[in-house]
Amino acid sequence: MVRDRLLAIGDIHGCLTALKLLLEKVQPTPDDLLVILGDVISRGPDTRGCIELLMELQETMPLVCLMGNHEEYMHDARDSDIACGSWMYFGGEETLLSYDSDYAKADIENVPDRHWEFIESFQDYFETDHEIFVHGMVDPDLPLAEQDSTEFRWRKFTDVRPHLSGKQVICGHTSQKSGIPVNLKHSICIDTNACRGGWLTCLDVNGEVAHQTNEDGEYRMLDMNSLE
Ligand SMILES: [Mn+2]
Repeated sequence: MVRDRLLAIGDIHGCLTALKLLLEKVQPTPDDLLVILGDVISRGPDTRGCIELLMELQETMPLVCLMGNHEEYMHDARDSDIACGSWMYFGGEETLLSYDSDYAKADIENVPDRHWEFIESFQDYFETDHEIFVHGMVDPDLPLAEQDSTEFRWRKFTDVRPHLSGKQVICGHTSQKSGIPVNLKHSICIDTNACRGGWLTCLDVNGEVAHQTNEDGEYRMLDMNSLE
């Protein structure tokens, strides 16, 4: 299959304004492939809206969603009161308020089954011939199939070395307070802190540009080669 663009969007964290604007600017088509790097939920104002929008988008184009540590929290909270209690401190509260803005009625039971099905379909990682997409990071010295899957959601973008496969690793999770992606060539981090006054990033992998939007409705484009 000949694909137009290979696109990746970093940690959305409920930032629906930024996500909508980003999709307007990038205009993904059925000939592109879009990878969502996880942490779609929590912290920002509209998790429910972001999930709805991605579910709609998946009907129209190839969309791969990866599991972030926040989706893992939410998943665990469904089956355990203790996990749900701690999730409230880590973004669960904002997530549930997006399903019912009445604080007294906020309850994990308000999340509809089709949203659970969508979130539970998120993958640990996604590979192409030349790239590995993952939420957190990978152990550079182990093949993906031999790694503990918690690494994919929790490992930070620190002391980064090339993966032994030789593939480029594209990830989110480690928020860049600068609002600018980190481009080490062999590895790229595009969590640019959308939910805390930063930017939401869509990387055009082969075009080597990053499209960015924020919750204030601003847009800019960065040349990835200028970020070395
Ligand atoms: Mn994360």
